[in-house]
Amino acid sequence: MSEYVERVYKHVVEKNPAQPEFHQAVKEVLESLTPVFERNPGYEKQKVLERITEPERVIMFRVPWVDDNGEIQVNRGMRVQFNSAIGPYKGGLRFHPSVNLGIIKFLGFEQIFKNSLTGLSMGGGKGGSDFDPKGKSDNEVMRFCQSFMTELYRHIGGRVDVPAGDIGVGGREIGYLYGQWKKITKRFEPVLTGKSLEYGGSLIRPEATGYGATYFALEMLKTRNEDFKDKLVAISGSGNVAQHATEKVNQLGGKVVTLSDSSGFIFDPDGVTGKKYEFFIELKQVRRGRIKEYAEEFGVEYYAGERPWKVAAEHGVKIAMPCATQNELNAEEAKALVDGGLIAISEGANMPSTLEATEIFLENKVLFGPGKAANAGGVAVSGLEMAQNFSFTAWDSQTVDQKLHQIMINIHKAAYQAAEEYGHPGNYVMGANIAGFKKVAEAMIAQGHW
Ligand code: NDP
Ligand code: 2IT
Repeated sequence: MSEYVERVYKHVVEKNPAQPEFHQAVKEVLESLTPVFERNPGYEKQKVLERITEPERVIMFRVPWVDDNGEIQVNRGMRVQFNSAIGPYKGGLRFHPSVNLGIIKFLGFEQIFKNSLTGLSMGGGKGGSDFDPKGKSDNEVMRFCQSFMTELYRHIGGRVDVPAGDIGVGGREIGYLYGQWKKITKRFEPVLTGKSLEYGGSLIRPEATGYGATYFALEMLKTRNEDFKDKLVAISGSGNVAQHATEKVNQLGGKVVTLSDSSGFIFDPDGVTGKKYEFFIELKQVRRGRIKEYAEEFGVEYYAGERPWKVAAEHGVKIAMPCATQNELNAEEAKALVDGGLIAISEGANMPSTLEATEIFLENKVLFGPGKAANAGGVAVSGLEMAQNFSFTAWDSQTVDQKLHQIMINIHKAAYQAAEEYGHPGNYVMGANIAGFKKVAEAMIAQGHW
């Protein structure tokens, strides 16, 4: 770290106590940017780092709602409007009991650079609540969403701030949120993305993050004349991102041998394909069941309370795609995967690898696609959803998928080239951070001191 970068990082830690995930995200980005500051001393004078690590605005609010027993429940809602230098704030909403300000800030900070990498005009934001949709009835989820939006509506808009899904927020939640927004404002505009097709959603948006992370992995593999064919792939999670990553890996000839949820993971040596894939999708999308049932149905191994990486490593998995949550892959697991012969990791989740794990992958020349590049396909197609809404049109799925694929190719190229240009060839962490940062920094400087 240069003196400037170190000073800003220290200041961020002191100023934002008890936000370890935010510190972690800032540290990774700032370390990567050291060579940029050496070449462009003007950025320091403009206090770009001091400004970019401070959200433009944080909104926090009470979300009271009534459960099915008639009891009043109170949750906390928040939206971090981090940076609007290159477009309206854009980023998902997370509903999970672990949500706190530090987590939403780490996600919002990552989103600034991710959105920049897509090449579309989107600033960075993130929001959510400590509400847990798991085990709640549809009516409870609806009442919560209505209450959440009754406060949030005044802060968002199609050209202001456009939330979308994330953990615990899918098509059902977006529908209830959108219904309340429209009831209050009586407007049609892309104030949310990830909508259903009937009221302005885009084809391929549900698939976009998982497909995109797989396209990104393929681009990395191509640099070593490799592909997915007949390779074992370990995926974690079993939600939106994991489901569509599994689908795309299957299409490209890979074999997905693990899937997980917060209770444990399954190991299927023959791959989650055909009827087994259909069962998995029905289990998670329709019945909202647990991954354990997959093991019971097909007689494969289930490991309660564990994460998939060590068992994946023992079986010589070549590609890992963590698609569940932050810090779900630690140094010990990274070491095991490297020793087992891993060649690539594409992060479908946000910051799933700890800083120590990332270091191990980079030192061992594993192709490492960091979340802000590898999972940018989701927000990219959100941007395409907004474009379709603003022009009152709908593109067919082939058109959207082609655009998504091209965006992922472009992101890979931008990260690859920035890494080379700054003297760290093959380091996609540095490449993605540098390429994402430069556009935002230039936009901030051009717009004066704000
Ligand atoms: P979902 O809610 O659809 O699925 C989340 C999955 O991860 C579930 O299987 C869940 O298990 C598991 N999970 C969540 N929290 C934990 C935890 N603390 N420990 C273990 N497992 C956990 O979310 P998504 O698939 O949309 O999101 C997954 C990741 O991808 C997140 O990091 C998100 O930020 C990121 N992402 C999502 C995008 C999108 O478009 N949806 C875009 C870019 C990134 P369980 O059901 O037991 O909770
Ligand atoms: O982390 C992410 O990029 C998302 N959850 C998707 C955000 C979006 O606006 O589609």
